[in-house]
Amino acid sequence: MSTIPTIAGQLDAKGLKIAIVATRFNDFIVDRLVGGAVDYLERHGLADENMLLVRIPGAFELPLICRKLAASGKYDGIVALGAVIRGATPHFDYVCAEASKGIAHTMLEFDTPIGFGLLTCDTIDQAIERAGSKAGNKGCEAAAAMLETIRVMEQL
Ligand code: INI
Repeated sequence: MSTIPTIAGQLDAKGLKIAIVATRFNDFIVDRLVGGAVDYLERHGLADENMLLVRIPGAFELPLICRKLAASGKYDGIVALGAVIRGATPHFDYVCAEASKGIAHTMLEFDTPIGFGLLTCDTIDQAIERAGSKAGNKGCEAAAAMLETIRVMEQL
């Protein structure tokens, strides 16, 4: 066993206030991500009354809404959920780039952990695989990463 002083996050969500932001676009996928995130947070001690679910149009709107929630100072963390699926035009690239950049900037601007649960897929099959089947549930993973980051931040 190493003797290196170590900080690690305990995965206890009790007492936290968490906002989940979820897109309506591709809701047949995103609803599965929301289910994964809520299930994870409930199983780690978060009461439903300490969660807020915000429904928004699409991934392009994620940064603005995450920023508004972070700026309110009311939430210990945010889970951003959505699914962008490549189409016939370059639209996909613009939406993915702005959503990911905006979310990353928001985290740094407000010191608020944001779980990045935005699927960026070439096909619908890839999205289905990541929304509770072959490749797990990325909503659950985003909630887990956010919780661990909150608990690490508290110790730094
Ligand atoms: N929004 C998504 O969340 N996923 C997509 O796959 C998508 N595609 O492919 O167009 C998408 N577009 C909408 C965009 O996020 C905005 O809501 C829209 O442009 C209005 O601002």
